[in-house]
Amino acid sequence: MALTNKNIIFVAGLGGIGLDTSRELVKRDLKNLVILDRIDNPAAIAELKAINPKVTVTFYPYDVTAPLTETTKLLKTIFAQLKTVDVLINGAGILDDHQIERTIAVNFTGLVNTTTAILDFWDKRKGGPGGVICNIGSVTGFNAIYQVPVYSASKAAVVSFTQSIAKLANVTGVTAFTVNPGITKTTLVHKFNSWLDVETRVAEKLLEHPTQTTLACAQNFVKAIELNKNGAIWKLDLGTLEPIEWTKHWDSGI
Ligand code: NAE
Repeated sequence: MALTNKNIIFVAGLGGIGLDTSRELVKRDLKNLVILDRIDNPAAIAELKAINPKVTVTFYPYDVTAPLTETTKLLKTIFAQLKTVDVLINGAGILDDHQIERTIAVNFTGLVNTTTAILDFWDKRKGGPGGVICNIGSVTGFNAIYQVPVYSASKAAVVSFTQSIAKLANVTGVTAFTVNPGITKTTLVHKFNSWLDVETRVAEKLLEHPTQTTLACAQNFVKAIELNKNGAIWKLDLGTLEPIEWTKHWDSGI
């Protein structure tokens, strides 16, 4: 999918991976980039606007743990302004296995709710035009960092949920795929709590191994969006972009 003239909503478009990905996106001559994030960063928004004046960049504060009705209200405002939305990126995430409920609320429930809310506008059964959902999972959704089992499981849930949404594309008209970064140098992995403090040096140990920059991750992130493959599970590790083959162990048969 050529991104020229497209309208994109980016949840968490101002984070470490998010901001570099936003920078890459605006280079593609989008029509609109609507950034939803928990905390505004006017300097970052101004910088994105300056990169390419052809692209309209707007910001709305959004906490993904908001009730579904509030999300729907916000999307109504955005759809009224843009008329159409081509891509929704869900990227909100926290890494702190001391905060069990919040990890699941931000990393998983928030993503499910935002997806559910946009279906109201996109679902072809309601006369909608369909759309594309790009969810940020993680390599820890494939194989856990077992010292952070709650975070890892929340990311496995993102991968699983997105696979179902992709398979429902013939019903809803909405396609979906995940981008799953490996360890990427952001504040998220700088220092974090393991579950029940099973490993106190988890961040330090992790960062002894090779990592990637947010720029390398962002460039492959945008490539994955351009490839726009329904059901794809992209691994974005160490500066590479690779499709993952999911092993089938069972089939519902329906
Ligand atoms: P970051 O902390 O810089 O960005 C997190 C983003 O989520 C910020 O924009 C923040 O405002 C937003 N956010 C947090 N809570 C929110 C809420 N309640 N409502 C709305 N937005 C909220 O970290 P990052 O590394 O840029 O992470 C971005 C995404 O990439 C996250 O989903 C993260 O899980 C995922 N990710 C990061 C890495 C990594 O190594 N940095 C990896 C994979 C996936 C590898 C690991 O899983 C450790």
